[in-house]
Amino acid sequence: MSAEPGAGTLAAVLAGERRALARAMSAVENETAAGRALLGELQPHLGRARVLGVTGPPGAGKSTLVNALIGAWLARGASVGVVAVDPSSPFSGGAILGDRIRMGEHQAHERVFIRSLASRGHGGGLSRTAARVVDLLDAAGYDQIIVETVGAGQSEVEVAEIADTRMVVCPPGLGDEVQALKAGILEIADILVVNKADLPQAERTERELLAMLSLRHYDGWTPQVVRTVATRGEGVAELADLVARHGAACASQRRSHGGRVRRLIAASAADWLKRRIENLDGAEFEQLCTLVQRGELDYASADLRAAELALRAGKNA
Ligand SMILES: Nc1nc2c(ncn2[C@@H]2O[C@H](COP(=O)(O)OP(=O)(O)O)[C@@H](O)[C@H]2O)c(=O)[nH]1
Ligand SMILES: [Mg+2]
Repeated sequence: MSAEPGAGTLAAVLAGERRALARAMSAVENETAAGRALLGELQPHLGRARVLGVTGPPGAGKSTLVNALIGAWLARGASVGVVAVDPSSPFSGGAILGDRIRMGEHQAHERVFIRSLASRGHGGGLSRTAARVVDLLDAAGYDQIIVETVGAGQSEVEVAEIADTRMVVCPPGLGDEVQALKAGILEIADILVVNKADLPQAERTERELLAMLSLRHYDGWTPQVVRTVATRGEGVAELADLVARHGAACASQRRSHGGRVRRLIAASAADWLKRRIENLDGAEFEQLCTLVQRGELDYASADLRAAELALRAGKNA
């Protein structure tokens, strides 16, 4: 059998055929021409799924929580697709057998599809590949899609572009680390989960997070803090309710697929522009830098002029 999706693949994916879906995911991951063509054909069929991003430091219990959430959603009759972008995730099969059995509890369920992304070789970036795999799961009819990424640097910001609801999982007793998290992860959280609430420092961590949130002003949705014990399923039904509530509260702003397309185009255009500007080496750009350094031009005006230079360079390239 050919590894490439061919004619009939679109129909098979839309019908939710698992083998066709898995082959299509490989084609998309490998950025083949057939994969690209298929993604184009799918676009009019997207937008039903709700996408939840789950991020946080390694060991916080993300995969255990994802496993528990799958159970909660299955119990409510939903189908669930999972994209795991954490290379150390038990979903990616690197874990010992016992762990795999526990974490992959729902792997074989007919309403569950779990895909792990290899951490190497994504020309357009891992988040872009993840977004495309999300599109495939959406097209195949999965109601709820979860993207798990390890919270390391850029990845949690990237997942924000894909997800309708962003969940950050914090283990108890982070202390100073909470300060570090604040800058990146907390900025993008719709829901903060203090997992491992069976450990003594959970209450304190919850208080610290609440204190941090109280320092900010939020329009619309105010981030919520929830305590869970993922290993025992405690707090998980409440968490699933909260995800639904967030989805309903934000339905008008981020209508699933429309919002996703908007965020992904904005992010990839911003990447493109940034690369262009960084690679500008003409006298005009040097002059711009000098003007800013001398205090003769403010950043806002310089931004606009740099963007114009980059666009012109882009046209000539
Ligand atoms: N005590 C306790 N341990 C947990 C809880 N949730 C997960 N763990 C454990 O924490 C470890 C890391 O979990 P995992 O889900 O792989 O974390 P991830 O790296 O964030 O995906 C595993 O040994 C889990 O069994 C919890 O609520 N309480
Ligand atoms: Mg994990």
